[in-house]
Amino acid sequence: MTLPDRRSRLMTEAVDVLAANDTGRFIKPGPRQYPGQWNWDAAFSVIGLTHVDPPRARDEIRALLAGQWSDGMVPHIVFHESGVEYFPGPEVWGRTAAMPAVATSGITQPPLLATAIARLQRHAPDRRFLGEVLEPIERWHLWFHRDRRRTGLVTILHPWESGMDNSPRFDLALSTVGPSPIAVTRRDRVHVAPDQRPTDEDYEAYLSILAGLRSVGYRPDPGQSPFAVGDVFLTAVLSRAEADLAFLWAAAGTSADIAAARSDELRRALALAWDGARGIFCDEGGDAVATTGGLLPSWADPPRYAGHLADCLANPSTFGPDPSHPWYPTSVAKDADRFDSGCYWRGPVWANTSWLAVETLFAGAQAQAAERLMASTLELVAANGFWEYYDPATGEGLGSDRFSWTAAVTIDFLSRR
Ligand code: 2M8
Repeated sequence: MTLPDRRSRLMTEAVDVLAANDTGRFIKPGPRQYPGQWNWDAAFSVIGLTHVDPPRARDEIRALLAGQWSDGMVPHIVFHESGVEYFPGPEVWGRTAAMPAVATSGITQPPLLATAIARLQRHAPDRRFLGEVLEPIERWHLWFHRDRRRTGLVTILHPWESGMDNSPRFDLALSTVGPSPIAVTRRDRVHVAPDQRPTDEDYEAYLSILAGLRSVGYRPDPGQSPFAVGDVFLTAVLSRAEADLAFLWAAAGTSADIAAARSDELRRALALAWDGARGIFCDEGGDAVATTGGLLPSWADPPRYAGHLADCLANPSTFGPDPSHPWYPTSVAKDADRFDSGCYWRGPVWANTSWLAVETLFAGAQAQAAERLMASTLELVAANGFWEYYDPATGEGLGSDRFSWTAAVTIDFLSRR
């Protein structure tokens, strides 16, 4: 098969994955493992759909925003359907006065949505749609600043808010969490092998934190949360999203200065969290282990950090490829003692973080490194299928198969040339 044929087949397959995970109302992250609408997964779906079906991308955004709370938070899961096979489901999260009619979780996730909408707007402008969504996005961003900026960085109150759930960044903070009053059911291991998922101890802590937050309507006073980490990665996603929101407000004909100023403020907070000696951004209250969570805040300021990112992605002992781990970037540096090539956010390669790295590299004038990573990611997917994450040693697909954000990233990469 010629290269153009291979690329066109991969494109068709990627579009099919998104279509198969489309319930009509929202797109599931994967066919079985995640039966709700997840927040940053939806943003990635939009990034892919932008190239193939902008109206469907707009509906995906509307569906996510239907879950917005009255205080502005857009939750990490919107449970559009009842009776879902997922733990913790709506009955565990419970209801609060701020929750909309549709059931949702009580926490949030990396706010990539404005960035996805900015890409959609550049590709398929629609001012009327901006009139629908900009105000809700503004309210979400303001909620982060009001409720979660206890210090310069954005504080997360649950590892699930980071999007990188069992990353070793959170090991120490989790170790002090007490037992869970909620009985834990491991539905996540029905379709995925246990060694590819978080441990029982992790889940005990996740549910214990959930119970603590639930008991105060998910709005604890500062200092009262069972878990609180100033998250450099989420802060960077918000900083970039604020800049993208500023672009969107300007496209809608409104002054964009305030969102742009908020973006700068977050960038300054990130500069203070930069540890030049280690070459990573350090969370407040997290473990200083080298992970993509500590590397990818370069996303907030590519001109300043993309050169360093390119160096790390070429370093065979940390995040770059080596003869025994040809696929990269690993989610944890290979020379870190907690690196595990098969376990979730503790070592495997993820297409969504590769997308963030590629974008950062292009924006920071590191085109060669960006092209290399894009080609490697496409090769990994073409050879193994659209998995949730991949073993960097073998390329074996792990977690959920037919995964939406892997398909969406593939569509975006293939649409570039
Ligand atoms: C994973 O997280 C969920 C909890 O939110 C889970 O393990 O059940 C994470 O990879 C997260 O980043 C992602 O958004 C979610 C759905 O793909 O799955």
